Amino acid sequence: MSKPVVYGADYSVYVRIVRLVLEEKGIDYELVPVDVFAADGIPGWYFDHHPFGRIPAFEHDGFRLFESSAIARYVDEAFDGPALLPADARPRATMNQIIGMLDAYAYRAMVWDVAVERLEKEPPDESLIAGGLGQAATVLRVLTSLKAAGPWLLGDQLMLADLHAAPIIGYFLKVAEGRKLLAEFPDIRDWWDRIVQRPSFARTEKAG
Ligand SMILES: N[C@@H](CCC(=O)N[C@@H](CS)C(=O)NCC(=O)O)C(=O)O
Repeated sequence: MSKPVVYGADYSVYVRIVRLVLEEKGIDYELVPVDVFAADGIPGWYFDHHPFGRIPAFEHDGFRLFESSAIARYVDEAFDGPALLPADARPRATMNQIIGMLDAYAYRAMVWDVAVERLEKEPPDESLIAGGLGQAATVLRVLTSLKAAGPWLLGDQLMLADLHAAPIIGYFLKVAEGRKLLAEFPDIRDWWDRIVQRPSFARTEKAG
């Protein structure tokens, strides 16, 4: 079988989720650069991989996928390596709920409304940041209440939920407001201190 291919950029939160899954499974893969924010636009050929022009897209032996959660589950099920989906129905459902919550409520608020707005806009829209921080507080409170006992979100084993949450929270922590808010949620802060120590996390760090 050929090496799986990930299309995307190392700055992307969602590309990093997929790369973390591949790294944790111990799978060699190729990262084909696609910059969706390039000044000259998204290359035309890429829409054959992702009709909505988002990153990542994925290909394995001619099998193409987009949507990070679908890619992550495929990688977990199609390859050897540690299982990243809980076997039992309830922890699996909780995990799916966490991932759904991150996609629906955390990504836009934590990454765009707070971090990107603070880091890249001049002047930043303070009301957008304040609203994003409010939503981020809800996300962190709910994550705290859903987190199982043990080092990882679902308990003793690292799962897809951990790998989905880490890049989003990591982006949020680029700004002081994010770091200050996380300090109010010690269980999630301790989880964060653990996950940054994974070799997969260092290997998927944005270059430069
Ligand atoms: N639902 C998609 C989201 C992917 C996504 O939004 N990726 C961002 C980069 S982190 C992107 O491509 N943004 C380009 C844009 O918004 O135009 C997934 O799960 O893969």
